[in-house]
Amino acid sequence: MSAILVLNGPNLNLLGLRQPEIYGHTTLADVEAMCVAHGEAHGHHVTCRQSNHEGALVDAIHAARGTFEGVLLNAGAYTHTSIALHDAIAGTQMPVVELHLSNIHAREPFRHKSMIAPVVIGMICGFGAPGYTLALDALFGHLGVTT
Ligand code: CA2
Repeated sequence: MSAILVLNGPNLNLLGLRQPEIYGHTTLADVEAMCVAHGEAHGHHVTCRQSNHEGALVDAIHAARGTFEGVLLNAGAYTHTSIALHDAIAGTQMPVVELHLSNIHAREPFRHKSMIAPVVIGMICGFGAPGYTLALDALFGHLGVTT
């Protein structure tokens, strides 16, 4: 059994409550329940956290080392701005899969650049909430813990 951290960043607590035309009708609680259930179905323990604060996300990545084998990260808007998250991932060398609900490359130019892309295993975007299970499967595969 592997322990996986699903970490969601700023404003993702609003999922399903605002802008459903972009982010869908699924709430963050729904996404988290889906991730826990998907982990259980594959024999893994998934823990979910969300923060609107950059430093708290950095702390969560630091704390993940030694507790979790891998991290699924939707860093929200910090994806596009945060050298601190880039450095946290590089510094801890945690295996991280980057996830976005929307296709960031089909949106405004400022969303096309990801500061964390160079230090993650890979990135999944554009598939809405089901992308979280795709990303978990990618992480299980990377960790060699597929069932
Ligand atoms: O597509 C994604 O998952 C994003 O990471 C979502 C971020 C956005 O800044 C990234 O460019 C792409 C925004 C999350 C905000 O989520 C909301 C959900 C409902 C209502 C308002 C915001």
